[in-house]
Amino acid sequence: MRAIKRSGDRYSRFGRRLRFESLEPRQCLAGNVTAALVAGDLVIDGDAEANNFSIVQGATDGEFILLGADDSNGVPTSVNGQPNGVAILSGVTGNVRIRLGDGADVLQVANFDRPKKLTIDGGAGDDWISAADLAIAELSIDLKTGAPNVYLERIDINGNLSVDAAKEDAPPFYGTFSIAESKTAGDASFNIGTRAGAIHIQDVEIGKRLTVDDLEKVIAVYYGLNGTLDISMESVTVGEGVWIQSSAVTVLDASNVFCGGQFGIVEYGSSGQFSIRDSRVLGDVYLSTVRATQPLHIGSTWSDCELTLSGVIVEQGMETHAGGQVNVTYSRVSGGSSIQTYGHDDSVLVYASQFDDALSVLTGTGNDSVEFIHSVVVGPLQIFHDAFTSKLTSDPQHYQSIEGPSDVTFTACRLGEVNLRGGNGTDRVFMNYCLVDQMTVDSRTGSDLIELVGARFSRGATIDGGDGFDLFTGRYNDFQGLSILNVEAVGT
Ligand SMILES: [Ca+2]
Ligand SMILES: [Ca+2]
Repeated sequence: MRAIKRSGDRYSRFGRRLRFESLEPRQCLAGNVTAALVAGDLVIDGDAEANNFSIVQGATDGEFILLGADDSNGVPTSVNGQPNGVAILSGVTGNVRIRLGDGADVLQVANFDRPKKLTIDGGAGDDWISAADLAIAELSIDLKTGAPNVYLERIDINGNLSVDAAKEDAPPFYGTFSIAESKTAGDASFNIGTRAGAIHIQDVEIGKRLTVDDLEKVIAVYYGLNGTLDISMESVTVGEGVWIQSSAVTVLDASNVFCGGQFGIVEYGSSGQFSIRDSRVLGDVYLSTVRATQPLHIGSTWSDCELTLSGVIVEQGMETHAGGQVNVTYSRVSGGSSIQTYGHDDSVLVYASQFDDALSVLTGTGNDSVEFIHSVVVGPLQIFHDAFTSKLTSDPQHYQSIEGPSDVTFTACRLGEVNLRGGNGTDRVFMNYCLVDQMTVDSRTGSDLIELVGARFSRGATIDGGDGFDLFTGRYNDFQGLSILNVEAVGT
């Protein structure tokens, strides 16, 4: 536990302490804080002024020490009527409830070790709340208008953490919410109706769910404004899943996250930069009605998850690395993109979507399936089932031998230049009623099947069956030049 020092300039590093020595001190400015014992609870009430005080647990059980401090103008805050007074309260058996009231209050809470609740109601104003070294049952912080900043460090919560600033009709306009080196056994939820805010979560373990809930409803209804929210998550473990629902999100940067359940981002048309890196998600990754104005980057090391992009607009390309299943539906992607799957038997589905630029789909080893339905790929499209180059380099014999059989299916698609490359197994290509500029199929080793029905190629097709007993069948096609190599049987 960090020692709590009551020094006059403890907030100076945050730039809050601006002294104006020439000002006549006015006692009323920093107001008065009252502390009382109510049915075993410690109840602390600020007033409408900018109160500045701290509270720590005392040496004996049920004892708390309240310290009034100077505000940013050097005016003391009274405690129970005493300027910069000290109140020692003992016999507290219940919860600690702090109400700061209006005004830009400064509160420091530290060094609690008790299985009870702590609630902080900041009221309106640009409150600055810090809490450190707490081991408690529950922490809830409510805020109103202003630019509140909340910093939590080394907090161990046996239940839930909630920061709620969107309950009231008038939500805060700016705010930073930061939590570091902390742990909750229950949920952590941030419901912050902010117009320009940030949530930073670092080295935190959340036992159940992490939720960032809709800010924009409140802002849009009352102000007609779009908010901005930056969310960073670094070294975060979430037991049961992450759910972010806010159209204010402009940046989501998650790295080194372990998520035991679903990771979902649902928005209502705002835009931003989304990145989930070096993470592992055991549940599904789900993005819906998200507009990514910066490159979308999801994944790298996880497997076992289903990645779904539904109604997503990507303006500068995307790169996904996810095992299992990837679904892109009702989405539009501009900018060169790649979809890589790391699982053993993966499937990639692109349905009613458009890729305006180059797309490469790499499914690696295993028995994979790639399917495009009612979709458009304008730029060159590559679909490779071979094992990843990096793995081939490190262990060529092993990885070349486990490239499995794979299927590629196109139904009613408009495609530019298509380049398909099979793995070592029995690969199959099915193309039904598609318009294609040009196609090259290199099905490599294994006995492969290529079946084309009702396809029109404006610049021809080349089909190379590679080794094995390969079969090509085609009906109702218009090739404008077809070259078939290493195919043992041709049917209709
Ligand atoms: Ca106040
Ligand atoms: Ca306040």
